[in-house]
Amino acid sequence: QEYTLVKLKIADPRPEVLANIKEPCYLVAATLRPETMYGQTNCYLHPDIQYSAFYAGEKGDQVFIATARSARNMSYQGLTKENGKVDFVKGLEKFSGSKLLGAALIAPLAQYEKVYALPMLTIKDDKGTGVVTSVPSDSPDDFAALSDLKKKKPLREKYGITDEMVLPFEPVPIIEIEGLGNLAAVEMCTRLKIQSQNEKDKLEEAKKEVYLKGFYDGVMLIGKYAGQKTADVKKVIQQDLIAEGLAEKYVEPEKKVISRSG
Ligand code: ZZB
Repeated sequence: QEYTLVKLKIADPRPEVLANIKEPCYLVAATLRPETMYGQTNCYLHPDIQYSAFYAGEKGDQVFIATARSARNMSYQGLTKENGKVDFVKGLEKFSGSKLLGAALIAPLAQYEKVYALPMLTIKDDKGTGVVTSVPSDSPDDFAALSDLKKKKPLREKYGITDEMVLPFEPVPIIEIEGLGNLAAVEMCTRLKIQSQNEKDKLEEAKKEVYLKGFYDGVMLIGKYAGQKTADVKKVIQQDLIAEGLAEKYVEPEKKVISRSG
């Protein structure tokens, strides 16, 4: 599985855990949909997953934040200075996602100048980087999690999220999909009456439908490639982002399937 690793820069003032780092710091999100980056409204971390901060780049002059498992994979893909070696920031080999919630971020191609790190409780720690960038217009999971935060003040309060970090952020129309309109994920969540991020089966169904229709035949409404099909711009947008130092390629090794029948 080849992902695009999108670099969301942590803006000042930095959260306390990262305050002493001199290098620029990035939350690195794994996505299969680089063409949707125009629609980012926030970034998700799991409050209880353990993340690592480690030096990245040929010169090791940047700091990436992701799960240790994905950092190890990155070290074999030329994303760290030394092949196969992960150089952790001192004291930050492991810390919980909750420490970064509420951080202000600069997200490549996003229409919002600043977005925030918010909690998502369905993030898996064994997939991608454990950092998920949020595109509620085209990802039902992202829309459901953002709606939960908007509807539930106690949920925001639990994680120290202020109203300003959530309420102003609306899904941005970025892709037109025949039959689903220009906010496909919102449309599918409405059709299936999805009430929360925990409605796993309905969300899976909504995601399938959005992927099926939007992955290839969606038409870009925004940016340099407006008017073109998503399938035709996916790769070029990835390349543009990489050329500008705003993204990398990241390959997830195949999971070993352990089968009892052998
Ligand atoms: C931005 C985006 C925009 C995404 C979209 C999807 C969609 P898949 O297909 O099941 O492999 N993701 C990445 N890592 C994780 C994780 N650790 N836990 C939970 N979700 C994760 O899913 C790949 C997508 O799942 C990735 O692509 C990422 O969200 C999320 F418009 O990035 B995506 C219809 C989906 N649309």
